Amino acid sequence: MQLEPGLFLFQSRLDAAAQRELWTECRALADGPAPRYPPTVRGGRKMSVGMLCLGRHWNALTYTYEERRSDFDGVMAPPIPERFVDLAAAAAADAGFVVRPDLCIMNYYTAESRMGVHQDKDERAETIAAGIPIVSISLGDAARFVIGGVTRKEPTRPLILRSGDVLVMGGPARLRFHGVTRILTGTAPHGTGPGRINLTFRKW
Ligand SMILES: O=C(O)CCC(=O)C(=O)O
Repeated sequence: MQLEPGLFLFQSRLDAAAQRELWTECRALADGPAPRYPPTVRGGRKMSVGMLCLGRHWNALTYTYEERRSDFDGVMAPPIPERFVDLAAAAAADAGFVVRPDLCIMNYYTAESRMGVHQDKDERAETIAAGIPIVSISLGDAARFVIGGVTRKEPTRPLILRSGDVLVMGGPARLRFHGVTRILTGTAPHGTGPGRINLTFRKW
């Protein structure tokens, strides 16, 4: 359902079996030849999430996308499984957007992980100007997600994102500030967790 212009939340879009299957696939990728790792951002701070980029790598030092993980181990970003792209494209379509994402950032959250409030603005200028959406799939433990306006000074509102929920931020919502303030431990459905995996699908 549309919460605000361009901002859609599809609760429980993935059923329990689909959540378990996706969780297992994500874990296999995160423990694979290009493992997840805690990125170090500009200024030297280590992020509290474990990250794995698929399709294209987000360099945490330059805030740009590249083929190889040059800020970490130089390994090529693994491709995004087509099935993952299909899930994201279908959710975007139900929100009225036509997009086939070409990259995905997978973040693994433990009980202590957080994501500071930020804008997703490192994609190509044309993509952002066209309002091509970010599609976010949540798995495992629920999270307290906050979303604000398109400027940092606007207030944020909390949304609880649960396993199987899909959030779409496009059009006028594409550049809204957002972050994760808390992980609700012990809420992961059977066969997912512990912890939370979030997949954000983007068009470069
Ligand atoms: O984990 C989430 O729900 C949000 C992730 C996020 O903000 C990002 O990957 O840019």
